[in-house]
Amino acid sequence: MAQGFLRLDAIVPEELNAEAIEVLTTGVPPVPYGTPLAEAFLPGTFARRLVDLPLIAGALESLVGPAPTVDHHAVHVREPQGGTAQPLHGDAIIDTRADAFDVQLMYYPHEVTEQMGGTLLVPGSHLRRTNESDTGRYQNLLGQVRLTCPAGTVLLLHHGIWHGGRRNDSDRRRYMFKIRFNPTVPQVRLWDTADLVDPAVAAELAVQHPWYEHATGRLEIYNRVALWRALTDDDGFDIDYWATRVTNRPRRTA
Ligand SMILES: O=C(O)CCC(=O)C(=O)O
Repeated sequence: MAQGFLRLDAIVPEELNAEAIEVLTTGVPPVPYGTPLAEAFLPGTFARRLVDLPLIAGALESLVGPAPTVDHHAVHVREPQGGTAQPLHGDAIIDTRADAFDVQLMYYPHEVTEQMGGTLLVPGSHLRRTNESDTGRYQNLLGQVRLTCPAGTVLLLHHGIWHGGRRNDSDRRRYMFKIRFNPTVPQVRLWDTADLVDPAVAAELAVQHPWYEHATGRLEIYNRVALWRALTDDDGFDIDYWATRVTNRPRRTA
């Protein structure tokens, strides 16, 4: 919630990683926007075996629920000695939903070294609600993550996260397969909520990232509270009164 992404290192088995390079080079057949997952990737296909891996399937179900639709998918290739980096961006237009989110899966079938650039991610940027490459002028932000990872790593990201493919200065093509999932059920308590009242949860929701600067980061705490209220169906949840204050609609007349 506070980071905007979940990193699962080396969770895809080596056989699938080895197969991936050929599959991604050939291309994964496109699907119409909003195709149910079960129809988008037929049993036995590479993409289906990927999303059916228990850790991935479980994490997806916790985030978007059962039977999501595939918004779209794409193979992203950064060519060797590619020469340029992508500007920092969010993947779509400004998205004002405070009670729902899409999940983007990014899968790296081979090791990504520093020389290969990696994907730049800005932790805690997902709820700032910018429009596509509005953030393109930012070159480096405090606390940014430049993803280097072992083969078979998967990221699951909130759709709003600011990211960009860094320049590939190596002699190897860098592959990444991205799938965007839309939920089809309310995203309320879809995960194991046994520790919901643990103080560590509220502490995590109050985390400040270095690029916020302390005072402006309050907006992100508020944004998280708003989403957390929706995800837990608890309109009373708050941190430091931020949401209570701005949702107050006084009615007392005497
Ligand atoms: O190539 C990358 O590392 C990221 C590319 C990407 O996510 C995009 O083009 O939106």
